[in-house]
Amino acid sequence: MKEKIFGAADEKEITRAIVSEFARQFEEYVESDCIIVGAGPSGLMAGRMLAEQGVKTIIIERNNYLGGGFWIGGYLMNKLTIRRPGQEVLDELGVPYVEAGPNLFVADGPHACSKLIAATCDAGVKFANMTVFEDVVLREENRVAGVVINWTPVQALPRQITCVDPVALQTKVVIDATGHDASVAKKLGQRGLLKIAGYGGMWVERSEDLVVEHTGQAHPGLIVAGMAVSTLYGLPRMGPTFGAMLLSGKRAAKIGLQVLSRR
Ligand code: 48H
Repeated sequence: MKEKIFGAADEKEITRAIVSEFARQFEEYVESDCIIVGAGPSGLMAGRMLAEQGVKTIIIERNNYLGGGFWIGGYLMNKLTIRRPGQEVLDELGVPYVEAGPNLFVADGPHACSKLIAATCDAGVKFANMTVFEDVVLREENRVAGVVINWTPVQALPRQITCVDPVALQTKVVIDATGHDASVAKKLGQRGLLKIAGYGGMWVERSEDLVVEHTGQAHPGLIVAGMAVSTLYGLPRMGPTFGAMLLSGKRAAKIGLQVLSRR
């Protein structure tokens, strides 16, 4: 008889392996040090830096794919631009790029995005993809202490056929890296705990510095990173360039470590 290429493992074993490993990890991350909402460039960068420092971190992402807007550089063209000193992150990740000017660099979206995702996974970050952030867990003095989540398909279906309650994950610090939506900050806004200004018109040379400078704790237990910072504080948008997203993610991680060390 001809020798088989693959070892024996049938359907029931495959299903059991998926269910038990998913349940084991989900159970482990019901309690964590940091939950990041949004797997775009700022969220991935923050997660990578935190996990490298041994922080137990999970990223919640409503899409199946990770990377947010980092695959595409603007107008459906898959070239990413980065202004100095953002290219230092590309160097760290081993992403090739070309120089478009003394302070401007261009990389391939798929190459940069896949390397950032891989580096984040390698650092030890776990992901709950196809999972949508719905609400915050609040504790004394309205400190953010976790997130309320549901499956993306459940939320996408009409209410009358999906009356499915969400579940909650507890954590020590939440990072809102949901891009233009600023979904977590907006939830606090709905309760009168934050004022959401909405992002302003484009002005790249002002915007990128401001986004990095304003990255920080916006409310006890909540750090805001990336484009969500512009939405929260009414800063100008920067258009299709990503240096500020990467550096804002780094700063969010640094502030996250400070918040965690005080708890
Ligand atoms: C779960 C959610 C939810 C939710 C959103 O948009 P992103 O790439 O975010 P940033 O801030 O890391 O990068 C912004 C950049 O891509 C960009 O758009 C720029 C620079 N624009 C400038 C301009 O002028 O327009 O990623 C955010 C991620 C996405 O993957 C969303 O799917 C996810 O967050 N997300 N995940 N639950 N409620 N809301």
